[in-house]
Amino acid sequence: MKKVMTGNEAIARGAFEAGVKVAAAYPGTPSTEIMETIGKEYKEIYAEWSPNEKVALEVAIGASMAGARSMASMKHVGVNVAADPLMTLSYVGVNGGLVLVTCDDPELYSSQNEQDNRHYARFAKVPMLEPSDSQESKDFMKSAFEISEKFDTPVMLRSVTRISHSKGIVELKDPVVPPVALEVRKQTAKYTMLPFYARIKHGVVEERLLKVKEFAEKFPGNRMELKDPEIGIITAGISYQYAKEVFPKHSYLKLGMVWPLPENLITQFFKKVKKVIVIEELDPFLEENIRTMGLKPKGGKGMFSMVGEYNPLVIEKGMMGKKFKAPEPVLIETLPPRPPNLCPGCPHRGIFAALRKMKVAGIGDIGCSTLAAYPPLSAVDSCICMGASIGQTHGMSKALGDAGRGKVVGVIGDSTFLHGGMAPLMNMAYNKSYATIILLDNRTTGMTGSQEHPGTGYTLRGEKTHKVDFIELGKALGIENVRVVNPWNLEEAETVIKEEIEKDSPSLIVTTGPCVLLKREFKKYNQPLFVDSTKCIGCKSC
Ligand SMILES: Cc1ncc(C[n+]2csc(CCOP(=O)(O)OP(=O)(O)O)c2C)c(N)n1
Repeated sequence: MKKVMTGNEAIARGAFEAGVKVAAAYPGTPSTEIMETIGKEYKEIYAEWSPNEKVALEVAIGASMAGARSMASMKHVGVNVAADPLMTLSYVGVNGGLVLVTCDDPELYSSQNEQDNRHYARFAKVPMLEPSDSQESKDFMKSAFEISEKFDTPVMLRSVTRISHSKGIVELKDPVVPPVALEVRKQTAKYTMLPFYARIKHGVVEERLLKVKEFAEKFPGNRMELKDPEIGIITAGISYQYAKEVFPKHSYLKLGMVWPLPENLITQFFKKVKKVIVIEELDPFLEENIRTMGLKPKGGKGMFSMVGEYNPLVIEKGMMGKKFKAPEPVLIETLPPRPPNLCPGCPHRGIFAALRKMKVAGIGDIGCSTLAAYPPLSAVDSCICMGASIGQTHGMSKALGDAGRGKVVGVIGDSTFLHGGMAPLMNMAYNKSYATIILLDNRTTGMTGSQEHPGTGYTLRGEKTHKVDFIELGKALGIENVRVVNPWNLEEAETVIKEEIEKDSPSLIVTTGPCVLLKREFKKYNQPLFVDSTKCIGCKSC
């Protein structure tokens, strides 16, 4: 049977067909739909939203130790969070196959940076596969599990936004029965990375990489398509599609495994064509590694940018140089820009309206609340990574001393707080901060499309479960001043914030307004809401 699927749906299908038993993820665009699809479609797989990517990968490691095929999926920056277990996972290897899916975001459609996660494969010394369409997304998942078990290594599969969110035809197959038995094994030397064992493992990892490199020479995902002998293009992933679209007559070496690289195959390709050009989005990863083989491509990053997403036109322009003639635009008038904005009625708005009025610096975090940086609210002045707001606010208050009192506030969403905010909040109590943190509890992971987390009381599959009590949690972490406010009550919000930011000891203010898009919370309305034009003064705060 064939079905039209997005890359993410195909990755989920690949996990199912590979016989995956345990899958864990933390949401993040463009990766989120992988676990959402597994949750909805493949009930045979145990699937969870973990509180962060590090935990998700560790869950997968535990399942693999027990012999299960397991996976963790995340956005590119999620791998930074999971990097600690990843680096040592490379040493211990697997029992059941383990695949880490990273979805990168060239053009930063929904991310705080544009990092190229192919470097992680080289850094962690693990194989990485990179599909070019939905069919390959599914097929490469299955290959990844086979490679993982064959070479006793975790395998990374890299997608990008354009692969994850584009649709293509996928041929469906039945799931396989994985070869590794499920059991508790006592494997101290394999899994206990005391220096004594880890030292030995480092050598094993280096040898393993050489073996995978040999395998890469014959991996069917690495293939030559020989046509015009004048120009040969080495490419991978989505760049292959763009290049093929504009230059179908050139010769290609399409790499499905982007680490380790098949040196012999690449050398052969150089012999078969006169001029080799490397086309790859973001960093010159392939190009630099090919140059270290002593080979000299005629073009690469000299012709194409390191910044942003490519498309067929970008490729054509880079290849043609001065000869490039831009096509006539189809639309003469450009569409008005529509930057993302906080929703009308968003509970965060009340808090930011108060902060704007009070003119305090808002040390923001990742999530919908970051959008309050834009006018008219203009109440967020910083955003680095998940959980950073709390440490930053504490650090600022320590640097400023008394001069900063009443002038700085940290703001963080509920999902982000549970992801990376607990340790820095505990630190504030421990190291005697005076800073105030506002926990914007809208009962969901809003920014990524409303996923559950340990503070919502529901699991990925919608079962009721334990719900974190933020007030008790704040107190348990050592914060004595814990206050609760209704963010739609502007007066109350302002009064409480004013009181707390003047205190000598750290404060946590928890808001009670659920996300307006959260159907569960707003069932009772179940009808469109309208602005009462007789009362609206056009302040745009809504
Ligand atoms: C390390 C990392 N993982 C995932 C994401 C994707 N992401 C952006 S915001 C966000 C969470 C937002 O939820 P919450 O903190 O509850 O705030 P809300 O958007 O609901 O206001 C996530 C998961 C990210 N940016 N970085």
